[in-house]
Amino acid sequence: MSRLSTPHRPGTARTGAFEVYGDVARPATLTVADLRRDWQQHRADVVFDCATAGPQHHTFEGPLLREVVGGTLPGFDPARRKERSRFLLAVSGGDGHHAVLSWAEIDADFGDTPMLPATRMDDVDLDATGAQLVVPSDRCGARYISAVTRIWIGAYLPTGSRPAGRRAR
Ligand SMILES: Nc1nc2c(c(=O)[nH]1)N[C@H]1C(S)=C(S)[C@@H](COP(=O)(O)O)O[C@H]1N2
Ligand SMILES: [Mo]
Repeated sequence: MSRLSTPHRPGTARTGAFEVYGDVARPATLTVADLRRDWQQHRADVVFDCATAGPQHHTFEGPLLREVVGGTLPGFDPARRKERSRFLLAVSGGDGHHAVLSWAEIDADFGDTPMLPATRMDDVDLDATGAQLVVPSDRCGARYISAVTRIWIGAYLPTGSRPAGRRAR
């Protein structure tokens, strides 16, 4: 996870890289090559449906999203499940398409979905285009965001409320 200790320099994103930022102690800018080198790669054979193009079948490879974003140290106490359950991730493509995930979807203690920021699709490396979000449990393709440029992480905090959860798990 060497890249995660690289100082964060906003506005210097490299080709095919995405930023992980927000309520995290160690923001990071990660290229597809970083994602391939620094984490174990998983394969996902998926079918998703597109409202306009119909069903599509692809094979993706990449690291687990939970391992990649976990390395940026989101602003919760990792030992407290209740705190983790308040966090969200917003994944953006360079074209402005974006989707929100809940931390609990990818957390092994909750939904445990093996989402990937894919480094390879159908045996073609994604270094030049950028990573693609893979959501194996989704029936619809809308969250399979291609050319990911940013992942924001933060907690939902209702207006006027104070952070809670320091008492009970
Ligand atoms: N960056 C980006 N990723 C995207 C989209 C998009 O508009 N922009 N469309 C989504 C939708 S609706 C589908 S069905 C899948 C597959 O779309 P494709 O066949 O055009 O790649 O990509 C998803 N990823
Ligand atoms: Mo779609």
